[in-house]
Amino acid sequence: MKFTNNSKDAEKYGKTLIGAHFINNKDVVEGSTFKSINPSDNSDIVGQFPIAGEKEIKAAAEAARIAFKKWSETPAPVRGEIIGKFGRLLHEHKDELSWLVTREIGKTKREAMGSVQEAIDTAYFFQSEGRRLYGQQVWSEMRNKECVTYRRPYGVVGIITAGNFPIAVPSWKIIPALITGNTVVWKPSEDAPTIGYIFAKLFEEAGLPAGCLNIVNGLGANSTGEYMIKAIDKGYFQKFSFTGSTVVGKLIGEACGRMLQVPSLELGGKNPLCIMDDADLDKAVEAALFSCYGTGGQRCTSTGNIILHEKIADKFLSEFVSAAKKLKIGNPCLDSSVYYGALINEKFGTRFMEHFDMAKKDGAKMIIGEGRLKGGAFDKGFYVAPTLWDGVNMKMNIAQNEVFGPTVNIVRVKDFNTLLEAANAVEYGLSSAIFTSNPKTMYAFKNGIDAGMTSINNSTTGAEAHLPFGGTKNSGNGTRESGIWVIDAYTKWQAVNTDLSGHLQLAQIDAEHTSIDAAASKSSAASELKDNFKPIW
Ligand code: UN1
Repeated sequence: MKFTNNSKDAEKYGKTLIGAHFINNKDVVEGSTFKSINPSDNSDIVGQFPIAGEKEIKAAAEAARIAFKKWSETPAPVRGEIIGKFGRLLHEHKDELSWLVTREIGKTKREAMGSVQEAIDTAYFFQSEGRRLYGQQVWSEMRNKECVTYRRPYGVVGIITAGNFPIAVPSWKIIPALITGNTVVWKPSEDAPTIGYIFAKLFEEAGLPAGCLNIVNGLGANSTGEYMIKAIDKGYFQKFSFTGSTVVGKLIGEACGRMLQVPSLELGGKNPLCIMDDADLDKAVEAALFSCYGTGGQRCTSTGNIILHEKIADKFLSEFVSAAKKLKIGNPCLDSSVYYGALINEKFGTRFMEHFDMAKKDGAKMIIGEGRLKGGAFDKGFYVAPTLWDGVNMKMNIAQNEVFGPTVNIVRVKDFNTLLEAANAVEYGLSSAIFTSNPKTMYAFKNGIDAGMTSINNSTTGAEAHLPFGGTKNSGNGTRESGIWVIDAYTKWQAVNTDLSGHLQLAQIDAEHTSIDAAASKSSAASELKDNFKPIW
């Protein structure tokens, strides 16, 4: 790998990586470049990368297409061994990788460590899955005939990921795609190309053959991201997987629909955190703080609306606001005790600032929210204060629109039914949570909420590597990531029948050999039962 000296002011963070596209296990550098900047301190240049055009995408898809033949024929346990080795490399270098996550996208140390651990867990889970990937043996309707199902890989998978989970979410897609025998063309987020590049280099070191995982770098609109979507219509990919906005997800869904493909789409959320009057309030306050302000609210699973039972609303609010005011915001590279750092990029910053106008137009009442933080180290990035709006109802724009920053709305309700109604009154359905001590309320909530994930007495955030992750409504298209469920997203079923009878036995022909022995049908037990056991009670 190639490094250069950083700017003078930023030497303390480390060097700048001079990156490349990674096609067929070779670095490819061509054309104009972009820089990956540390969001917490804009003087730090983490990496410099080329921008891929249609030519590089074509070359990457071609490399993946050629590699597919050998890779898909490689026994799944052998593919699993490479994935296991990759997991061990992540584990050995967890500290450096976590540091890179903090430096490149501004996560706090404990969150960065957690997100690298998620990738490690995913690698270990799918190493073992290589020894399963079960098909089924199914009975035939006919004698001396065997029926078996096989999972088959699709071919080349196109992947676009977001910057907020630059190692965990790519691992959710790339690892299951590879274990099932597919090959990959991945466009990492322009906010995290350095992590993407190192991810691919570690896979190479783990023994992944050339062409199995290719990276094309660049920006989104009018750039590499857009060309990746155009490449769907050109037939470069047999499957597509995307994490990002609902708007872009729909464009990908349309393109895949034209090709009769089902993409994996993991999109936005406006997740409700509901608190009943019988909840453990201390725990609810702590969970709500992290759900709303952890990661600076830049998780698709972050809480958008806190729905409060009116009986405890004032008490909850006063405790929540006093805790929120104490949160430390700062540069996570220099202080590992900060609660969150700068927003990942300017775009999120602009959208965050715009939501103040939206909330004011809606008539919401701001309880806390200083907007952009200024002065000293704050001037080196886009730092914003935690924000809270009271007096919100579900018809307001701020109750409906995802902001992707540290802001949350308070919606007061009078009972469980109105709470559930408010929780369901959004176009999204990713995650959800309720705090209550009543098992009947827990039961009613998990049955009544329309969301892909539901926490009871826990945060709306926080996935596990072996549980299905994904949403309903505008949060996705029903596909799931993680655990055994994601395997369905990267494989298609093949049904195989083998006739060993020695003569032709056609299925769906009403022939004698499909029926049971005539002797069995001579029994009159059913009519004797009816005649002799007439109930008289
Ligand atoms: C995302 O924010 O795009 O469970 C997905 C969580 C995270 C979500 C990742 N792993 O909160």
